[in-house]
Amino acid sequence: MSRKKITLIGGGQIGGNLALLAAQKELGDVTIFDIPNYEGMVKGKALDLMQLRPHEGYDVEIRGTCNWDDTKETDVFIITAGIPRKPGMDREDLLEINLKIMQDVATNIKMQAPNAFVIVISNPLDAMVYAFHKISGFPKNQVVGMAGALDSGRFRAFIAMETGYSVQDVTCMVLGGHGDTMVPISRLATIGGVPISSLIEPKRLKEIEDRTRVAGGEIVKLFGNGSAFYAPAQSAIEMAESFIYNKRRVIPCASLCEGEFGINGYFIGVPTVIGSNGVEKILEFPLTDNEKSELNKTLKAVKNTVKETGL
Ligand code: A3D
Repeated sequence: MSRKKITLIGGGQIGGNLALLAAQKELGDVTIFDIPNYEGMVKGKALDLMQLRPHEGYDVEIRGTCNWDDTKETDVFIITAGIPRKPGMDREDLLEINLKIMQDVATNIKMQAPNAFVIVISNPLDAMVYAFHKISGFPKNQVVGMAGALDSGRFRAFIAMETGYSVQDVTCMVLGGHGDTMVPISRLATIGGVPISSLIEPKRLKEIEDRTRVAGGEIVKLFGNGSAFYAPAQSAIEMAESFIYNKRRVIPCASLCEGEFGINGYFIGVPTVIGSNGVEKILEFPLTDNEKSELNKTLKAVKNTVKETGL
């Protein structure tokens, strides 16, 4: 059986970690693509990862390139091309620069591998995945944004840190846009099946929800230059893995809604089944009135950013 081809567009902080994780999990051969100014960096990262092979024992090939022709026959693209936030910036402040980059990236991906599954990570996420979809004209099942996986993971991490119970047993989801208006659905959060409401006081739970909403910014402030990369990379790898191995995992992702949750024509975080056909289904469920109004708020924020793309 031939190996899958995974191409990472952007070989920076997240891109480098994506390459490491994809190789360690032997998801397929990995190509790290960046602009010509960073040819040496991506070639160097690829060579370093090839030299990690004897220690880790993975047999996949890792290459660095700045030539779009090397991305032909890619099965899965993960896009991190663009600039990250600096302290004091909103994700929306990245729009102008990252939109130009997405124009270039989407046009080239369409030429090189029109059947590939594409996971977008670049911010502002909900607008960037929308832009990729519009520019490439790819069918909706081939395009998805990574955000809910990370935001839900952060919520899980904070709940585990609060209670001291295993993070493995914490389940919860965060829906909506990848910004401060995201919607942690605490009502459905459990630890080993026990509702979170029986384990954490409402006031404390509210503080954890609020921390989740600004968790990316907390890291941006600590770093002083750039944004989170370990957890974002792993979150996207889980999505790629579900596609490659047809696992049909249910992961909150920015998927194109066409009526689901009353949303039409926008990519926003909803529970999504990812299998070998890409985005196979969005799983709808009844929301409370409060959750509905929160989702409307986050949708409004997403619509505003999408409007600014002019697409
Ligand atoms: P960084 O380390 O700067 O890497 C970005 C890379 O993109 C750089 O190496 C650039 O040279 C490269 N690049 C720029 N233009 C192009 C182009 N036209 N083609 C190919 N590559 C290009 O950033 P990072 O890896 O820390 O973050 C990447 C993006 O992910 C940023 O926009 C972040 O805001 C975003 N991000 C999203 C999340 C989500 O949860 C959605 C989390 C963390 C970061």
